[in-house]
Amino acid sequence: MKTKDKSIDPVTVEALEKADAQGRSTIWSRYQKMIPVCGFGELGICCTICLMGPCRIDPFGEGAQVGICGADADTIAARNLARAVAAGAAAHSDHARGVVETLEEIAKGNDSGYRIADVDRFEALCAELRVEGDSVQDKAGMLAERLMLEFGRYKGDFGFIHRAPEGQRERWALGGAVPRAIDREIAEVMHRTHMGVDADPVSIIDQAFRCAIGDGWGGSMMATEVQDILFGSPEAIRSKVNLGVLKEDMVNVVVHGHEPILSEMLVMASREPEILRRAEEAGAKGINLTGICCTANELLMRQGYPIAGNFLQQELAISTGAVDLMAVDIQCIQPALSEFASHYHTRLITTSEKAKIPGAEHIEITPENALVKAREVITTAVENFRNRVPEMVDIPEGVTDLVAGFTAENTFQYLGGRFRASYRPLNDAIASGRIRGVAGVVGCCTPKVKHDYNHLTLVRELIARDVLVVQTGCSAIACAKAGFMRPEAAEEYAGDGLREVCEAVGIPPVLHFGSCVDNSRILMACANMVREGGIGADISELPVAGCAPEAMSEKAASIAFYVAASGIYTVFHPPMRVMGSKKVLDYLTNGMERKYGGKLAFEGDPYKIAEMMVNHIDSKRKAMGLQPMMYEARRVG
Ligand code: BF8
Ligand code: SF4
Repeated sequence: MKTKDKSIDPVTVEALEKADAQGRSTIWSRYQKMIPVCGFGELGICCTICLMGPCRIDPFGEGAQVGICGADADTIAARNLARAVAAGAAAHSDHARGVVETLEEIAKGNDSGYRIADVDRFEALCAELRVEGDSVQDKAGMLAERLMLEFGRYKGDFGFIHRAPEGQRERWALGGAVPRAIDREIAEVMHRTHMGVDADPVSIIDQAFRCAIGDGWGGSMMATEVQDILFGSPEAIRSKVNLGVLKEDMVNVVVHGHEPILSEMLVMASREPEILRRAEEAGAKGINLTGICCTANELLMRQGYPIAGNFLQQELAISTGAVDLMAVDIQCIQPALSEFASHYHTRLITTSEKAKIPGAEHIEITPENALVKAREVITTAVENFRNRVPEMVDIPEGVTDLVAGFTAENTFQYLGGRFRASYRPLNDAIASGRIRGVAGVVGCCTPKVKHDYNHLTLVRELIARDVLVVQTGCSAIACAKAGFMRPEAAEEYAGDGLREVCEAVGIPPVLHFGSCVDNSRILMACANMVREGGIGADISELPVAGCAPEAMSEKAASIAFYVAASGIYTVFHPPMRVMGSKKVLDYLTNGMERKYGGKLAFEGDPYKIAEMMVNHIDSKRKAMGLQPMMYEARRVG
């Protein structure tokens, strides 16, 4: 395959061509070596759950139709998928636990460097969860304890579930899908899918839904809430994106992973006069902090720091020869980084007790020692600037402007203006046919799909048809690189109705809603739209849809599960590994709708996906008797 067919982002293509020419192993070259991928695995009908196996089902009906224990294709595919969902839910929720532990640190009164940045948000959450106390410190401790309960509570109502619209809660209650506690549902997926426990594919998948709801309306929502409390609620903020944000004359520190607990401390350390003096001494013009993946989104939306790239660009950042240090914490960090970095002067530092990589250095950051260790990390980067090899430095030029920092709370202040800060203007714009509906386009990138291509094509098609798009994760980074997150994009790409709304308030037609745990912000936006009224009495009645068109991680599976189980039609690609089981496939793409109000679809062609999402949105508009669209859709291209 030609390099230009691997990514639609010219900056990525340029960097990749250079890396290929130097004979580097990259995610694309390793993917090529893996082709053809194992067909049994791809179809979801390979089982390694017990030691009698591995077993595989013959998809052509000639060989074995059951494993050694008698499990058939349906049981095997359901179990494999449920475990993937549980792993994704565990990742998001364990991240939340770390954030709550940081809140606890404030309560202890230690000089950890952390503080409560958004007191209003803190007070509001305390009031919502009926946490009382004499001082902020007191309350922080009680709030942390209250939130920790959600991981293992054994009685009482679960977490933030009261935030979901009543109709959806009733569906969940009727179907036994209300999570009891975050950890419990994850453990129960593992238990049920152990050899010889649950063999009914629908029963297994339903437990995976319960587990995923515990992620979306539990772990992820908690991570978002507490991160906003600790580091500040985002506000619209301008910044830049793509590899060109790396600076030849500055110390480049790239943070990669997911937890702002690390990156926010690196921000603090990188601003300290003593460290800046040392950078100058080393011959640098300052310290340039940038990010990859979701930790980049966190830094961007709260601090305006630039983003170097998304998941597939992590090695390419190092290939510029200008990264003096890459600090990683958890999730989406390719183990290949250590081999890749060994060809450059880049120091690769792991910082989480949970994520160590052979060949990388480890500087462990905990809530207690964070600022001290962050200084050590930044100082290491500064010292390493002296080891730069000038002839190896080659930073591609491209950078794109963007506006980020939208949330379920602030977006509609922008839409309504300061004096009408409610969802009414959005709901009115939808009801009157200016805006067709809202689509969440989220998730990863993967070498199985031309990098960023599905994200860009789909989003361009949607906004041309007056669908307001909200984004998170690597998908948000993809569209930011393409310029969709500049306010001018409304004029360039949006349909007339959406353009009018965007231009009136000065927002882009594609809104950056944050990191992957911030998909909980999209759930809250939907809940608020229902509460405002007039366009659907339940999330499943709203003209909204979701899509992860270049999914890679188990977290994406958990997200798709809780989004669909919250009543939203959700398209996913590459398909979940259920194609070897008619029953599981049928339940996900059809049967589940009766129980949850939403369902999944698997499709890889972004034009078809756009069609499917728009048809869905239109069917909901029709069912609600909303006005016909004011303008014809804009022609793309
Ligand atoms: O949590 S979108 S590749 S970085 S998993 Fe990973 Fe996927 Fe990117 Fe953020 Ni989300
Ligand atoms: Fe084979 Fe059953 Fe064991 Fe899976 S659980 S490996 S199908 S014997």
